Amino acid sequence: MLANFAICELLDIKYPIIQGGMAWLGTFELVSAVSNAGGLGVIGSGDAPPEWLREQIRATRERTDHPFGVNIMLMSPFVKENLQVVIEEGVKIVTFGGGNPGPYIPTLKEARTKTLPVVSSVALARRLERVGADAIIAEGMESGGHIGETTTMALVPQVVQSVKLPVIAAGGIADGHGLVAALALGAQGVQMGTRFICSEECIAHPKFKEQIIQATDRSTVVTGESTGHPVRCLENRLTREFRAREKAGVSVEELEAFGRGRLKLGIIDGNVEEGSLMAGQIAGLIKDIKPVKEIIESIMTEAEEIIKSLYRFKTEG
Ligand code: TUI
Repeated sequence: MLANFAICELLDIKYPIIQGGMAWLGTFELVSAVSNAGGLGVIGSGDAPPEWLREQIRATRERTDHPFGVNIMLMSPFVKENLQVVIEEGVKIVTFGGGNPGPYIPTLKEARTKTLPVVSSVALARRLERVGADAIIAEGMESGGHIGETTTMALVPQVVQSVKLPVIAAGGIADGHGLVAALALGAQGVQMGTRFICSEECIAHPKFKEQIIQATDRSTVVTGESTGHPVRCLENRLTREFRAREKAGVSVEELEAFGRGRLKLGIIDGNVEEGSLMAGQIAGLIKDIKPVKEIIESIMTEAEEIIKSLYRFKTEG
């Protein structure tokens, strides 16, 4: 049995697997399932208002006694209000994405809430270690949604080398091979999003789940590079039209207006051509929809077998 992960001790969880705090999909159904299965479920507050977040926290608590977290998306108009809810409700773990959470970390520390920022660069990881983050999630550009520019393979060891904090690898991980690779790069655990979308508990529209299952290694594209907010999605009519507009030199304001409201349309309403289907490059590896517990346990079993099999490279003496 794999054991002794620093991140499991820090977060009081059984397995070193964190669920990405996905907007619209990190709801109590998925979050409580991940936490009950021994990982860390994370409510994805996205750009949802504080009342929604409070309801989700309470609904999660009704379904699990295990630790869970809240993701604060830093481009949301409700960052301050949502952090207030986190503190009022006594949530013990917060992950951050989409920006620099430095200014918010001291207040959370005072409230004894652990902070795990998602970073796509060494510079930000270093800065957040200095202001008191508890662990760093290093997310490569293989990920779905808003991304940086460095791959997981290159980013994770550089972050590991640059900070003393435990590092969690994210981006391009969906099975035991990915977990073992992350550990080999010096990470203490993994964060996964796309794999958990294809779980029975995730409320994503069945058509979106099916698109992930049908995906190949080349099914995702990055749009929005010209707006300064690159986003990885499954390619569809929306991404093609978005790219055509970018190529034609349409203004950032117009592009943002064109993209507004598209995420829910795609992943909840199931409009798989006109909606935004944020998913990572590992989508091509995912071939089934399973209960969360099976996803997590099969990753741990597979990782253990891989680690054992790697001993065949060991020489005598
Ligand atoms: O944030 C993510 N993934 C996301 S955010 C998102 S946006 C969204 N849109 C509509 C509704 C709801 C949500 C979709 N996916 N991942 C973490 C992440 N953070 N990746 C990259 C970064 C990042 C990028 C730039 C972090 C910091 C940063 O710069 C900060 C600085 O000032 O240095």
